[in-house]
Amino acid sequence: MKRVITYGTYDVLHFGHINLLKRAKALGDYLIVGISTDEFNSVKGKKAYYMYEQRKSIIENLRFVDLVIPENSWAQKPNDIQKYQADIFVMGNDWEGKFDELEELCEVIYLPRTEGVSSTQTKNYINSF
Ligand code: C2G
Repeated sequence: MKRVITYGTYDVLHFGHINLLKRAKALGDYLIVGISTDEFNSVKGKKAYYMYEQRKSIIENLRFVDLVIPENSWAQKPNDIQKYQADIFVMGNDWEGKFDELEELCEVIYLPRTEGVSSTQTKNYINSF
């Protein structure tokens, strides 16, 4: 049983998110997704359209997601990796190199982002009507 973990805000779900999560799951057998809480989003300088509980409900209902946990801080990743026995940590490559210290605990893989789509772009398009 190979366990994969990844983190994100996952606001206004789009196919870039789906592509990331599907490829992450394909690297193992069990996918854990840490969803940024609303409070942590403030730390990240982000304001999500959907509140944490809504974003959690959307992601945990994806067929290939096995567990959703709250992401409350930058610092929780090592503890999560040990607690959930993650073998692989995955992020999109906009984070390339930012989490290499986790290589002491598990494999770290940065996957190419899906170009041409973002939550911000989607929100702006909807607001343009
Ligand atoms: N992503 C992607 N392609 C896009 C947009 C996003 O592959 N067009 C990936 C990002 O690289 C990330 C994941 O989808 O791995 C979630 O993206 P966000 O919700 O924007 O997450 P972010 O705000 O980057 O938070 O501790 C890590 C942070 O919580 C990551």
